[in-house]
Amino acid sequence: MGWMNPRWGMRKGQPLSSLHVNPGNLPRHVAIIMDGNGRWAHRRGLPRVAGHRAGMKAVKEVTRAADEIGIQVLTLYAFSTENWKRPREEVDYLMRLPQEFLDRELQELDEHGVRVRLIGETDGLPPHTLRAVEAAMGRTRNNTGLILNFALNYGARAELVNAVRSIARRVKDGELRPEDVDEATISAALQTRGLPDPDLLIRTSGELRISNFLLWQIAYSELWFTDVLWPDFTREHLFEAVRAYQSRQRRFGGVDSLPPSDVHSGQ
Ligand code: V07
Repeated sequence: MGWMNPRWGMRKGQPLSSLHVNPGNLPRHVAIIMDGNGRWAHRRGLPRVAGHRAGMKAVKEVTRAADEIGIQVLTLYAFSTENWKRPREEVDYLMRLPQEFLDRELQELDEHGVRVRLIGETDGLPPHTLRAVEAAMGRTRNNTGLILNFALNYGARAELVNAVRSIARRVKDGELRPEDVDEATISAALQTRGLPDPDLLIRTSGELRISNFLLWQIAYSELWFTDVLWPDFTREHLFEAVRAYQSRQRRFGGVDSLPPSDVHSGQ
């Protein structure tokens, strides 16, 4: 069990290494672009799929760590709408990972009260992939702990297109007046409806891009980029990012740093 790692010792049930994460100033929602799996494998002379497999271990460790420090929502970018362009064999392999992960981890996640959720175009997923994730969502629906939100076949622009279409339809049907469309209308039309926006977005592997991940939702997120490849990303790296978030909040936490959405100027 990662959080019982004796290297760090324990105090009041908490590993010493997470003590410097301030429990009062946590990001509620952390989103992660899990990049660098292929590069990790290449550096070891292994096939890309070996990197994806190693990446699953990091998913497990980071989920446990997020739960342990009390993060409310963890959104993980597992498969983008652009990833279909990869070789057929790699895509087939990736599409078996959700089931494999859940077969191994769902029991423990459920026991910890974790709720599994999904964002992305579910229609495009192979039936066996969708079945596994839907079963996990059903089983954990009434849990009240960490929300573990997987982005699968997700693209932010496609999500916004669907949101605009659903709003346009409500306007056309006379349910909604154009002048009543506001930020809350759009937030509620996205697949992340009901979730807080990410406070912290992490991207691994040194790329400094958003790559069509949550575009609307990250308007005011703190961004944390690291050169660490995703399979090498540990609980300590998560805590490092959270501590950086907390120190930024301390330095810029004055009234002036309140995002306009908190002021609701209406403009
Ligand atoms: C995938 C491992 C992590 C690194 C990124 C690419 C490879 C976990 C899941 C998953 C998805 C849904 C779910 C449960 C687990 C996953 C894909 C790829 C496609 F409900 N890891 N992981 N899905 N990788």
